[in-house]
Amino acid sequence: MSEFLDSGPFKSAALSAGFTTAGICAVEPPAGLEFYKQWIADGNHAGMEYLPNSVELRSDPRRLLESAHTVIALTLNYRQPAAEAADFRVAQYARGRDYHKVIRSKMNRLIARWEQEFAGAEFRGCIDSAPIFEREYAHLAGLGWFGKNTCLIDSKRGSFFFIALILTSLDIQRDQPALGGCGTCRACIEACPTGAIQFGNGRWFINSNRCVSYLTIEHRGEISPELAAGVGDWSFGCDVCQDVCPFNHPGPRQPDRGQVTTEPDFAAREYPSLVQLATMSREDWDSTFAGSAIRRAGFDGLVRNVKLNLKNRSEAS
Ligand code: B12
Ligand code: SF4
Ligand code: SF4
Repeated sequence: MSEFLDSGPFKSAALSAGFTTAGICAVEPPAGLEFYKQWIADGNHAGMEYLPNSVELRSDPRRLLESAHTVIALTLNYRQPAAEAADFRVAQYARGRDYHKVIRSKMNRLIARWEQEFAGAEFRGCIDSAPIFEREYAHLAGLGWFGKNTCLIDSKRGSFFFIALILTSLDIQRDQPALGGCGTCRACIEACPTGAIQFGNGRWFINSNRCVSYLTIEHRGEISPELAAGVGDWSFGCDVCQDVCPFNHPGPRQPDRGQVTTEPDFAAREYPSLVQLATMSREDWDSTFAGSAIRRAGFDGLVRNVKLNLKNRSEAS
């Protein structure tokens, strides 16, 4: 008799909780750790100091949950309906309620149910902010492969999804890593407005110093004049390298690519115009962006972005 629990009921529970896909892999030290250390040593993390500070914790998921044997990897589609001509241009992932909150509460419900079912078993949910290689474990769990834009791509559905991981002490039947690849395509590399998708140490990677997503969300202070034009009309985040990816567009045999999210909390909010946002008060900021992932940019960061968008717009006309 197998010592592993059947993965079927775990996956069906996750899909019933609203996740888009679910897969299982073993807890093992990440194969990408050495690449990551070099990526940091080369300065590609830019000002995200939490990344070098978490190298040790990232070296083994058992540092997050000592008893962990298995990773239950989950995805949640955030694809939005075809973009209206938005004045305030926000990456698709951040147009509705903050995904950390939405996914955390879904994970907590699943964990509470499994804790009851498997007395004594331990669980820990990770969504984005935990020091763990989310893309790598989701790949091992069969949920997608690494595109040249570094996003995890599900051949059937594309890449507009979040990844969440639940570590557990249970032994659950494992899936096979996902197979797939970009072939000769280079669309994202050619379309990236700032040349942030680079190659080195045998892999494609993002140089965060140049990435519009980094510059508009994580970077504090001015955006260098060399990169300012590349920010274009992006006010928060950037979707260019995913928008141009063929895996994000439906085809006759891939109807699920480009399918819009069914998560009600991700429905896009209404926002004021760029001109109104450029002169908003801190009170306006608090009320307009309550519960939104856009808060990550901070008041000063968002006003900086919006003013740059207006400058770029006036220079283009
Ligand atoms: C820091 C960070 C960023 C940085 C750096 C991005 C980057 N590509 O490194 C910035 C701010 C630029 C960023 C931007 C975005 N991010 Co981000 N980000 C993260 C975070 C917190 C850490 C990523 C990291 O460690 N980067 C360092 C590099 C070296 O690691 P990595 O990209 O994970 O690569 C690993 C694998 O790809 C692996 N690898 C590559 N090839 C191969 C081959 C083999 C065989 C193996 C074993 C491994 C391997 O090597 C690395 C180590 O394992 C993760 C959450 C998390 N905890 O993982 C989210 C995360 C990667 N981001 C996410 C998202 C949604 C975005 C944006 C789309 C948001 C937006 N629209 O603006 C953009 C996309 C930009 C892009 N093309 O990557 C999602 C990605 C979902 C997906 N489908 O891939 C994540 C997983 C968050 C989440 N929980 O959903 N992000
Ligand atoms: S998110 Fe935008 S700037 Fe960053 S790598 Fe992709 S296309 Fe380039
Ligand atoms: S655009 Fe092309 S090269 Fe880039 S990730 Fe998609 S398939 Fe790969």
